[in-house]
Amino acid sequence: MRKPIIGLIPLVDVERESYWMHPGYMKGVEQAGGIPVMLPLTSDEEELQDVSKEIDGFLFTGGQDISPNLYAQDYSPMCGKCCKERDEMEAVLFRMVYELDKPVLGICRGIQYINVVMGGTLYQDLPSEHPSNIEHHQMPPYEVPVHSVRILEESPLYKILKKEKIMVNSYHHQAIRILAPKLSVMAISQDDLVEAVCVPEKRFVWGVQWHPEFSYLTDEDSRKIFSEFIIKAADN
Ligand SMILES: [Mn+2]
Repeated sequence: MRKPIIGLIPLVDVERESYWMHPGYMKGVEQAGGIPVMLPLTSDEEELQDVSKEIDGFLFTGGQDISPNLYAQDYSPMCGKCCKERDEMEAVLFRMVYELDKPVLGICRGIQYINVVMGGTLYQDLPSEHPSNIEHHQMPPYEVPVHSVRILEESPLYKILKKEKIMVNSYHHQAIRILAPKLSVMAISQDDLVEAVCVPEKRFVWGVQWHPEFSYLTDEDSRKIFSEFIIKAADN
């Protein structure tokens, strides 16, 4: 049996007019037994239909802030730069893979995107809209954990980690504000931000607000998240 192939949403560097990939997303998938491939940046329905059928799992990567227009709000002056191409591509792709019940792991922007596309909203700028003493925008090195999250005991995340609390890294400008109706919370920060979610009615649609792709080498919990994703992708 071949290893599951995981499609990664490309990172987009507008200034350099380039697509790129953080090695941690690819190495994190590889060390867990998957084969990572970077997807084409397109919102062409036919192309993404083929992609969604042929690929076993989808990693919704980190990146730019998400356009508040997607949740029917105007841009706050503090909202960061957005990426129209990714916003459009992910909407089309997510609906297709959701329908097919293919495994999805959303990381950082990924968890936020899943929440938005399923009907939730975001804090456009955490420091001004949700002030707290907890560090959510750490300095490098990014694998260093900076805040704790409480894991809900009935969640599938608890089932694989078997811990009520873990330490995580944190590098995000936005966060979930109103949770989408079909999402379940799996982890919460000390200042009450939703830091991990899942869709209970799907085999594996998970999002985490922290960055296992930075910490998989040093942190077993990060590796377990990648592993669960790849196990589910292998089971197609
Ligand atoms: Mn955080």
